[in-house]
Amino acid sequence: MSRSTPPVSVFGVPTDIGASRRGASMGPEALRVAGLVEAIAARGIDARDIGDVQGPRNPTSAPVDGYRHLDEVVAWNRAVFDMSTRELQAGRMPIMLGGDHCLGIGAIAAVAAHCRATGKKLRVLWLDAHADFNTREITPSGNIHGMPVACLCGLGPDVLTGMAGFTPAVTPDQIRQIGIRSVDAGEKRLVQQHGLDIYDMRYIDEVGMRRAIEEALDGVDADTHLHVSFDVDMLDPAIAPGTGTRVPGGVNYREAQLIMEMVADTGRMGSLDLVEVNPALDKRNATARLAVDLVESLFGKSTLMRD
Ligand code: Z70
Ligand code: MN
Ligand code: MN
Ligand code: MN
Repeated sequence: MSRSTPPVSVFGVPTDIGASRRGASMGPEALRVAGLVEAIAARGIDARDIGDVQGPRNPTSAPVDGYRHLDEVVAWNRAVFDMSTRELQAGRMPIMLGGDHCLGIGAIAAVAAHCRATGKKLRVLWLDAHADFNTREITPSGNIHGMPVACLCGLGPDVLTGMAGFTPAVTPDQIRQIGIRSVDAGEKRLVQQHGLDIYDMRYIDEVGMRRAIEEALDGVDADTHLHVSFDVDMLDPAIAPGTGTRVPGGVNYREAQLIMEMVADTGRMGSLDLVEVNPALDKRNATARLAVDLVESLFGKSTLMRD
């Protein structure tokens, strides 16, 4: 890395409150069992497991006014916001272990507020099969894990869009989405309207992962805080079966490693989400173990010495 990595605080968020399929609540423990914290520490980084945040149980109820479990989603995201804010203010890098991807709202709202307070530029790398840009009017499911990017961009209920203390927390020009291959009909129009920068699988196939990531990271400099929000369903289900919404044609092992290596090379990652690991659907914790393998690259592990 081109600068030394700050100390890291890993925390778990054991909930699947934003999904309709249960099991992502077991993600934090699966990632710990796969050796996540030890793997980061083995890179010579001060890595601490600060435990889990708490929140309400999953009532598995039907959507109300287009949102499933809105009150509970807000409660969990407030807890994430508070924990992320505390660690950022202490000069540490928060690593949020989900949990489902609705938790990206609290995590990224905290980072956006931190960037505003410290005068840093924010860049969000959203690694996902999905654009997560639904709203209550267009959602096919009511699941809020399909809405976090929209909420961060100011589209959604005030209790979520206002979490950073200002709205929108993030503007579309700060976001780059990688690996996208499942966008709902109404969502397609909305991402187009808002000018989201989406490197979908077709683009990656056409130009290659190297160029896609070079473009996605263009402009990241010493004044940039890079947030990586990694939904493991970006990966091809053949290598990452343990996730709730498997979409064929995903990012392969070598492409995923390259993403992580290129992010590490910037030396600017300031926060990370690892979400949607679902051990109930996994094969012998393969998805959590792969995530740990990729996180090692994200923290600078490489085959050969590099300068
Ligand atoms: C669909 C929806 C989804 C996972 C996001 C899927 C949402 N677009 N699923 N992440 N794992 O219901 O909004
Ligand atoms: Mn800072
Ligand atoms: Mn997602
Ligand atoms: Mn997804």
